[in-house]
Amino acid sequence: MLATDHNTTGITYPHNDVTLESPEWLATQQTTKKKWLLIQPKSSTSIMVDSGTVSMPLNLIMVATLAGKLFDVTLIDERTGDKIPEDFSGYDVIGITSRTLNANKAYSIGDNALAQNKIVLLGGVHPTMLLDEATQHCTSVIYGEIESIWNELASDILRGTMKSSYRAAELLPMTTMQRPDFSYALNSKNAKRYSSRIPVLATKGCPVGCNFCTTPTVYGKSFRYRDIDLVLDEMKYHQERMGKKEVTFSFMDDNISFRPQYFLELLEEMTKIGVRWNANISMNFLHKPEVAEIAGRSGCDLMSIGFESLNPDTLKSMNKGSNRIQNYSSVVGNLHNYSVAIQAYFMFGFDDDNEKSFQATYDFIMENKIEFPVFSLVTPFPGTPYFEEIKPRIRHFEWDKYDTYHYMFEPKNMSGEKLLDNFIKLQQEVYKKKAILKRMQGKPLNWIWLANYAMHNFTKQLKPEVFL
Ligand code: B12
Ligand code: SF4
Repeated sequence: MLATDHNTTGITYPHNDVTLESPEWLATQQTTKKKWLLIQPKSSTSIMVDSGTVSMPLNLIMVATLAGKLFDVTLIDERTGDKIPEDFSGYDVIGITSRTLNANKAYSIGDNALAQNKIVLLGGVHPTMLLDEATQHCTSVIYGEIESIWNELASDILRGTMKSSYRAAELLPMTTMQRPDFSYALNSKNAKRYSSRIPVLATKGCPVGCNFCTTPTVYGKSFRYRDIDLVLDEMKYHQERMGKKEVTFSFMDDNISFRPQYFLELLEEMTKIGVRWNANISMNFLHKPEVAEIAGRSGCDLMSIGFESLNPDTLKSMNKGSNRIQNYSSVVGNLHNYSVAIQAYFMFGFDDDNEKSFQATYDFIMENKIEFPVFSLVTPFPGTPYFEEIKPRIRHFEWDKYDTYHYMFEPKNMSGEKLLDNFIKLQQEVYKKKAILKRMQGKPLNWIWLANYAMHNFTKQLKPEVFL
């Protein structure tokens, strides 16, 4: 096992003792437990997101796990069909999570709860990025993860002395992360709408520094990871709970392979327990066949890789140093050799993109038989360097449309019309029945085939207006 050097920034260890003024002590001074309602809102512009089955909200599960030690916590998820109450009289604290695409919804819930004199907490990437905007709709904004500010936040809630925002001076090492208590999601009445893939977290952060990504802004250059034993214990717990070995996990990590030694050790240990898994990954060392071999052997059935672009100028402009176009085919070939399917992300609409970029992407996908290509339009998310760069040219600031499926600005080398026409054509070509058969020939009959046919039906209906 690796030594427990978990934090490339500084380390402050928390004190969990029940000392005077600690949240644990303050909680004992209360006559009744305060009641929390945690809310996962559904986005209102869901072209493809938030539909079908959705993954269990690990973010709020983590919040509930911590808060549940001192408070009565209820978690509701609007994506699964849970209704968000209008009347919050049964609760003291309303906690809402928000990304940009559901920020308006989160804000209106926050406004309603504030009007009822509740303590309103807003967390998640959008409030973190736009503190000033978010503070208008809540009592307090939580910047980044809850774990690193928990003692201060919990004490203030118990004392009734809230600050407008909570931001950690230093990030705590992930060894202090508690095992998520999934009962908050699994016991909900609409739990059947959750995907059977169980979210799990081994690492946090990604120092690659792509200019369009929020992670480097929130977590800087830090890359933290949990003890491998803790990750495995969590997996074994789910195996026991479900009474079978072959449980499928979905890593929620920003970039699980950033530190190769940790990643390979984790996979080696996972080979011993017989789970299945998938993850988001950057391709920094996926061109090495031994990495693909251990990924396959440890049960990886799908790797989600941000290829982003086949245009070297575009890659350079986004600062994605981990991507080398000359390695793309070997990355795919290696993974295929070990029966790992690929969900490949591609983005369009950058200034260096031109009409040839679409053809090059089509050729790459077809030649390399990529199982599950996903296309999006580049979206400058608030708080990123890219947002600041493109801001004067952004067509609108309607957060509902910041879902990577809307046209945000006119690129330099193409009109908006050409961009959308080519964007649609590429998707329709790649998801034609003939193209699906060519890409998927010989692959096991599983959900990826179904996803392809769903995409076939979906892409047939695409029109430029959908993206406006
Ligand atoms: C895994 C992941 C996914 C997964 C799972 C998503 C899910 N259902 O949770 C999948 C692949 C499905 C996915 C889909 C999408 N994703 Co995504 N995803 C991530 C990723 C890498 C990790 C999220 C995660 O679960 N982290 C682990 C949890 C434990 O940490 P956390 O979310 O940060 O939560 C902590 C804190 O934020 C805080 N907190 C959060 N909420 C609250 C609430 C309260 C009250 C409190 C007190 C604290 C608190 O405490 C939590 C515990 O520590 C993030 C990057 C990131 N680091 O945020 C991108 C990210 C969230 N995704 C992003 C995008 C764009 C998308 C898609 C639109 C992509 C697409 N084209 O389909 C969709 C949208 C889906 C949706 N409906 O929201 C963007 C969002 C940018 C933005 N400003 O909104 C991110 C930030 C990546 C980026 N490009 O910068 N995603
Ligand atoms: S490699 Fe992925 S997680 Fe890391 S900065 Fe780039 S987009 Fe963000």
